[in-house]
Amino acid sequence: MSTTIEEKIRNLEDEIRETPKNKSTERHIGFLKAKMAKLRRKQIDFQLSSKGSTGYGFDIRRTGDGTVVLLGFPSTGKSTLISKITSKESKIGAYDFTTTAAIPGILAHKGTKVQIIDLPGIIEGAHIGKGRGKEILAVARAADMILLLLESKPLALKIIDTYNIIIEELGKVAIRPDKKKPFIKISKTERGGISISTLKALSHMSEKTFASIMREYKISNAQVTVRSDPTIDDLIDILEGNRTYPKLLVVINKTDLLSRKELKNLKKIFQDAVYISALSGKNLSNLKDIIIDKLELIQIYLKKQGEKTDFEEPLIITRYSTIKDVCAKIHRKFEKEFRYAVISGKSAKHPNQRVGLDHVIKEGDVITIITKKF
Ligand SMILES: Nc1nc2c(ncn2[C@@H]2O[C@H](COP(=O)(O)OP(=O)(O)O)[C@@H](O)[C@H]2O)c(=O)[nH]1
Ligand SMILES: [Mg+2]
Repeated sequence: MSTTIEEKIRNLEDEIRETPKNKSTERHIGFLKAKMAKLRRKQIDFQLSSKGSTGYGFDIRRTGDGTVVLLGFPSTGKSTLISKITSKESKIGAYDFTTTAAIPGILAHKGTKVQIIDLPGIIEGAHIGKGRGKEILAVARAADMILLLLESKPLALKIIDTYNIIIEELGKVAIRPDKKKPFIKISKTERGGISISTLKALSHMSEKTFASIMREYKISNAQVTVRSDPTIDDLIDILEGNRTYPKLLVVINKTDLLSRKELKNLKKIFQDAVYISALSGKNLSNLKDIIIDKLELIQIYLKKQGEKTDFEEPLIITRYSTIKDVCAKIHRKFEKEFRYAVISGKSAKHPNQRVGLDHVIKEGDVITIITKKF
């Protein structure tokens, strides 16, 4: 009798839930979690493409200084919102969510141009393809920031439940909203086993467990540098790769339908959310400011090999971006043909430091990308 991936995942989830969490079981839990991550990878079956392209179906090119993807259940007001804050109109309610595509618009505000992508509503089970969920989630992987648009008065589900469902769907396709990428650097070696150097003691697992999880990924010799205090899930995320770490902005729409008291109560639950009415325009200019601020855009400068730095036209990109993100922003071929980058500025140890795709850039850096010769 064959069990489906679905069932295998469910069984593993049960087993993980039922296993007591302590020192003597943590290795086993690590094993189960790694197994589950591998199954999830199989289950998704769509390309976990990098930020540069969305892959799978709705092929939207990232443009502008940053990309914000609108996610929410059907009819929460996504299309209304994008038509109010961007220069391109997205038809409102005129189409069915099973037949629509992703529609980009540009929000020009405070000297920056942010791409905002409108999508059909997401529903539970999206990660296994319900309601074109795979296409939607594939686009969400291209986001620097996910704008989660919730409706203040949902009929069937409580607002907190819709929030949880969407966050879970994102998690299942390897999107980690509002999380910083854990700093775990793995350099494979020829021999010598796994040696781990940490800034402070690991509190979520022993070094033994750490190493045993690495071996689940067929890495038995490596130098590992850890600068955070990763959980087992964090480590698996790094080993799996392909995770995206977009920012998350929760926006609650249709506040015009609420009484003062209802609004006050809602604000206690979602304290950091932005409360708007897309229809009446209430609080939209504040929302625009928040979108720009939260994206944390920085400027860097590109220098072509053998030429002068282009200080006239800085490249605008989100904070904590890597050289890989910079490549994706310039042109697809740069990542493919990448050899190394030469970098000067705040993120460099010394001027003209050679770095790889994982290097995290900082405001004002001057960067030269060296590609393979054609
Ligand atoms: N009362 C009220 N209705 C809104 C608001 N925003 C959108 N709507 C309505 O909600 C319905 C769905 O809007 P739409 O933008 O198509 O939602 P989408 O499916 O998320 O794109 C439409 O009838 C809109 O007019 C709002 O702020 N207040
Ligand atoms: Mg819509």
